Amino acid sequence: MFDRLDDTIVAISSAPGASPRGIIRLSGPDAYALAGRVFQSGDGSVPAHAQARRRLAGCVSIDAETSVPAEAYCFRAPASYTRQDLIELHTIGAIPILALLLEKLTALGARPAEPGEFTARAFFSGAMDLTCVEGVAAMIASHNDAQLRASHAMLHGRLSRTSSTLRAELADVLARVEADIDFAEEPIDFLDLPSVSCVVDAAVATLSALVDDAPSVEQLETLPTVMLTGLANAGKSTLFNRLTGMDRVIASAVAGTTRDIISSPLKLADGQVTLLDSAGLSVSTADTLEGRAEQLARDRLASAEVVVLVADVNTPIVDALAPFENLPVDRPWCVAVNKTDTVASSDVSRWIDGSGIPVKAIPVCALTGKGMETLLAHLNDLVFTRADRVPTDRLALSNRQRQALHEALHALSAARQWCVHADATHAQTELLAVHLHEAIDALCVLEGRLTTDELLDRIFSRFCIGK
Ligand SMILES: Nc1nc2c(ncn2[C@@H]2O[C@H](COP(=O)(O)OP(=O)(O)O)[C@@H](O)[C@H]2O)c(=O)[nH]1
Ligand SMILES: [Mg+2]
Repeated sequence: MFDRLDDTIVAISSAPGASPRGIIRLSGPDAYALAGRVFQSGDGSVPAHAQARRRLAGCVSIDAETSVPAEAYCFRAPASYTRQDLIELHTIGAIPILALLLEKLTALGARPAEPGEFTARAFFSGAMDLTCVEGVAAMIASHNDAQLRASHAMLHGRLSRTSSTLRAELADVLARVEADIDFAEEPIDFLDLPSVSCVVDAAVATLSALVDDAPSVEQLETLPTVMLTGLANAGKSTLFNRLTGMDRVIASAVAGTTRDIISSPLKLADGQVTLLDSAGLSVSTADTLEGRAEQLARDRLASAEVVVLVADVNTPIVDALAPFENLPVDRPWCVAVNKTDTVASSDVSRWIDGSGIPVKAIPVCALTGKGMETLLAHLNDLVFTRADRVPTDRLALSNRQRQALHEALHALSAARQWCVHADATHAQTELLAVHLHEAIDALCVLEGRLTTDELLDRIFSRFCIGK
């Protein structure tokens, strides 16, 4: 992958689809010359003469007659994302304009960039290490604030700083250990065991705290789930379709119409969730097709993060609650009081007041969409303001990073054991050197100083074109 790092690449780097601003990015030795062929600045200055970190206002020409307003953002090597000459042309985010510009620049000699190739250039030029690359990938994939903050911390090198500081300290100890081995015959004693123990202990403590505290990036990237549940015919599927704006689920007056678990992404104010619809629950679960659908729904209910009990306002609350031996008290939940179009509003109030449930009950009408805004706002509060969900500013770790940290910890624990049991014969000192080498190598893998093509493939495959 990424065979060439020294040619000039180009890509549309704004998000797909129409938007007020679209971005074409060029990186490489001919970036300025090529940009100058399509961009004219208002004051007659040419990108090739622009100094670092300049913004030129002007236009880009689409064809002989047409030009549209544009700005050129100029970054000179090495003070750029890729450490190469890099220029971004910002113009109207219309797909045909961006596609034409891309075509023109490619015809002039720029190579269309592969997914993640700009970030790969940043990595191979040493501008960022592998943990920061993973931070960029996580940021692109983030769906909500918690993920964004976790990826931000990673992108800005919190993990790499910790790792490289530890690596430097361990390398220093290793140098002394190796001197002790090399000059075993000399009277000088290079190895001060208490100070070695001290560095190793501190490294073990730092790494253990990291591994124990950090939430998983992969887990953060899975969307929180909100599940609709309740008696058959309460209007779950109608509500699902209404909330997601789709006609995914067959809603019908025949009880038991929904048998599988249906899911769809749902956008709330502070991020996305997965909304789930399932079979209705009843008091007894027989071993029938309906019974199995119900069991599936119960199993899924156990792991949903937020639960919405959909209740028909014509059904007494005791009946609506009857199928639940254990209401999801361990999780946030609320009640959507549905079919409010079929009764007077005083009856809705009476239903809610008389229900005695300890959570919020929101009157809705899935058929007409009444009450949806209140329900959506409350779901947002339930999902995104949970203290245990938002990992404040804690660092999140990818599985790969966690594995590298575990390997470093394993080697350091062995080094620590060596220190405890050392009788300081030189043969054993070599063993200590091996453990320290292993720990340093694991940290090198973490930072991407030691990589394989397969590992890079895996990481860069998460990127899209233009990043
Ligand atoms: N009048 C009225 N009928 C509704 C409302 N929501 C759902 N229904 C009807 O109730 C029946 C059962 O709905 P459905 O969504 O399939 O219920 P589910 O079994 O809980 O998924 C259907 O005939 C729907 O049209 C509502 O707000 N008002
Ligand atoms: Mg249904």
